Amino acid sequence: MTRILFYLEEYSHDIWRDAFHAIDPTIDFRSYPDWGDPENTTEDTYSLVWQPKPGLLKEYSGSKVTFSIGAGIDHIMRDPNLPDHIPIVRMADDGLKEGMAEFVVMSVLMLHRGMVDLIDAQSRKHWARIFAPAASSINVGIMGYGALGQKCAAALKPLGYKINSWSTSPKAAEDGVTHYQGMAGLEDFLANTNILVGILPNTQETTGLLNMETLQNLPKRASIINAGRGNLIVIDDLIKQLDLKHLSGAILDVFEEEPVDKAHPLWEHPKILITPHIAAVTRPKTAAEYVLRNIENYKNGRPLENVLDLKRGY
Ligand code: NDP
Ligand code: OXD
Repeated sequence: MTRILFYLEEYSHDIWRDAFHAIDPTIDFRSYPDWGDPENTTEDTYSLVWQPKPGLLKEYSGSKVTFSIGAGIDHIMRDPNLPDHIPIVRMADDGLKEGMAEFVVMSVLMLHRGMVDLIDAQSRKHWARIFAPAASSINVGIMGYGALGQKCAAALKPLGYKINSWSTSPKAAEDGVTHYQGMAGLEDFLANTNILVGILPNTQETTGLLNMETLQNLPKRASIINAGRGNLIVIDDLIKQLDLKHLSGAILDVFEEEPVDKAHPLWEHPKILITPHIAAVTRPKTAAEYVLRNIENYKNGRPLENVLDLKRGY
């Protein structure tokens, strides 16, 4: 009998259990702390976790695969005692991709149509008629052209936006998309981007990539969305570029410190909207389908999808 060891704080586990049982009622779904004796971990046991207690995965090292409830794995890698023989599968189910595309389309439209300024104007009872350019004159630059970035591009293209992508490896030619790669391509990518969308993982290479100097490479009045990880942006530099009016606005979903400290200027800056890391919250139904499909892959000796590559860090 397939056993799933589930760890997620602060949310109801029932909808997760129900999502698995709707597909296979025989699944032995165990919510932490009721995982049972680690000595009795069966051959058919897998864990599905978000921010697991450090040391827990080592204690249950008989589990065959660790599934991350999110696409990011920083919440697992912070554990210094992680067992190194268990593969980690990153979430890439359809629900997560759809959620991110919804958030990014909403945010691009908000920045394009001046909503950050309109919200500020309303708070001052100011009648601010903002005239927006055509979508076809706006380049949306997606930093991180993986599972989520590509889904966002597919959702933005029909609205008329032109897309730039930035990634590590070359990408196949695609209508309406200009691809840029690596540090050599970063300056051109930024110079040709009006609305920048960050959907990068948290790695050494992505840390502090957007700083005073690189933000200066964006055209005047460009704006920023960050829905990847907070490490990407040096926040004080972003605030400076907004105050200097080089940049026109930002919508930020992820931060180095979450929740954001109540005293932080981010809460009150008139050109910044913040959301509490909700761009794409994993949806149990599609996540359960994804996990069970990969458990079948594992049992049948087929490759697992989206396995963490420790060398790349994502
Ligand atoms: P993928 O692994 O599918 O894609 C990552 C992309 O980033 C790839 O295109 C990769 O390039 C690119 N990349 C990584 N490092 C670099 C670098 N140094 N320089 C240039 N490009 C780089 O990940 P996902 O799309 O599934 O997820 C991306 C991130 O989004 C997650 O790691 C997570 O942190 C965040 N996230 C945030 C959520 C939220 O609610 N705010 C929800 C879900 C995810 P290449 O294609 O060449 O490998
Ligand atoms: C994720 C996230 O990594 O929710 O999926 O941030």
